[in-house]
Amino acid sequence: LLAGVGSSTGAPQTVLVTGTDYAFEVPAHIRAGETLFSFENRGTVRHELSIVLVKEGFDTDSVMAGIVAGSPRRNFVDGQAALIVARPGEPTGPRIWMNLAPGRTYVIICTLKDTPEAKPHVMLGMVASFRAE
Ligand SMILES: [Cu+2]
Repeated sequence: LLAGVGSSTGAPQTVLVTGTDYAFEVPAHIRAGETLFSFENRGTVRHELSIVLVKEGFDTDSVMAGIVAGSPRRNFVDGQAALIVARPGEPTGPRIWMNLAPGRTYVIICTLKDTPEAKPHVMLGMVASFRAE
């Protein structure tokens, strides 16, 4: 079923990310390998957990600053984002499965807005990163 994943056996590790108005809590370091992310919204508005893999050779702080500034994400991320949207107080729902690559950095963001004219949450502080080791 998961041919090529490597020598890992057993269940993937699980990591809970929490979101508030307007920040994320995520471990700074997560073990590389199969991982199931879940997202709990402890805020009062709808939030999303969007996980992107930072391209190799890019500085994490610069990438996060670029994302906050609205630069196209494709400039510094590999592939597509994996995404969960959660309403406040909702039980933890769908999970994201990822095979985290050792030594790589991932950035998590929320791009939702409270109103069409409002700034996206990423500009209000909903951006964080972790490194897979
Ligand atoms: Cu949000």
